[in-house]
Amino acid sequence: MSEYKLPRGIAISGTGLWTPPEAIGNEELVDSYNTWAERYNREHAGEIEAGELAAKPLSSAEFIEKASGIKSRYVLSREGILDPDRMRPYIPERADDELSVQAEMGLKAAKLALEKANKRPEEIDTVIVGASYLQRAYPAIAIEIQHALGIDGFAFDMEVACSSATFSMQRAVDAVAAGSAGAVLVVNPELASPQVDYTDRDSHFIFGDVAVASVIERRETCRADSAWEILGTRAKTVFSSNIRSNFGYTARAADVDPFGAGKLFRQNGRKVFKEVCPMAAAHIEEHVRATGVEPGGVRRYWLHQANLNMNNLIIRKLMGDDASEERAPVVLDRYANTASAGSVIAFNLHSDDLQPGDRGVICSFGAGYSIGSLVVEKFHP
Ligand code: CO8
Repeated sequence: MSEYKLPRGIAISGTGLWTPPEAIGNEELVDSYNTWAERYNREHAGEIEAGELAAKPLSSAEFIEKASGIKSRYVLSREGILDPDRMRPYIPERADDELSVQAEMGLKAAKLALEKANKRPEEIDTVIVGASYLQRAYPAIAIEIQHALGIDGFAFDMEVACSSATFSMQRAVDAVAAGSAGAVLVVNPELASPQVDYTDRDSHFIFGDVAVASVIERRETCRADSAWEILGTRAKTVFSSNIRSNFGYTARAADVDPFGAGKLFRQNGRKVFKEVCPMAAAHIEEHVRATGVEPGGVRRYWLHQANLNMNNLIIRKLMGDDASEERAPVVLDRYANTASAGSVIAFNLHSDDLQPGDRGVICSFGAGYSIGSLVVEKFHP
């Protein structure tokens, strides 16, 4: 990999976190799934007995917490998800002249990020939306947010699944480094629940909805109380089919059901766990060393929030000991896996206590496979 030396003097001056008001705990999610599964098994008893259909296995809240660390998740709309007659959220369509759902979520996080960065929308040149799913192809959600904030400049959407947030922050850093923008607003509205198959026992518990945003600008223009200089960015992708979402617009031309078998999120979780942990640990270690410190010299790791055991393993590989909450804060217990937003949520909620000169790493890993990291150091502008 060619080494890219980032010019000094680019900073994250603020982040924003918007959390949906509704949440679903493991017990109630499992109750609704098990009601659905038992009914399915009753209705298909004959075919199941004849070996023509597999019985739906039951889920367990105890398994979910032990295997993943997830206790609860925030969702945009819980009612439909918990209804055994529906098993998916209900998010009504909006008219073209109304703000779209994803833009609305993103806008809430964006306003909080601008406030924290002490920046006015007219000081922003570029808006980048990065998310695992986009609710439409065009006009870009980013352009809708740009319009809602009255920003004069350009905006675009991008998708890199679990690394959409870190990769979009890196594109912002590149734009500031190249001089094509002075200040960039990065928005990551992760609306994951519509792509979850709530009738799939192995994945019904994994995801939650959230929106995060960040402002990236030159160090000398920062007016926030505190900010984070970006010492380096690093991105890596390696093709894998172990996490897939095959839902797409060509389904219509292929004469297949766009929501049919295998079209929603699915993964081989065990393989992902085994393959991604060593990749992520090696990536972080190399990146941290390239910025001139050893992994032990980093005060905080804001890691991707997919699985607690995964994060513990990565920290053990990096540091030789178990992850303490102080070293690698956990938010997935409350938020579950929020696709690309997890590491930014952890950064937003667990960075105020660090001191100027303290270093940290924001790192995502997952589908693609993709890994994205930013090494940052706190300062007072
Ligand atoms: N209840 C009870 N038992 C269960 C359940 C359940 N809900 N689910 C599985 N089991 C059973 C299995 O069937 C299996 O039974 P058996 O041994 O009889 O075959 C047993 O429990 C063990 O199953 P697993 O081997 O699958 O269990 P694991 O310990 O591996 O845990 C996890 C499963 C939690 C999925 C774990 O493998 C994991 O977290 N892996 C990493 C996954 C990961 O990081 N994925 C990345 C996700 S993708 C992403 O972050 C962004 C994608 C884009 C966003 C998408 C938005 C929708």
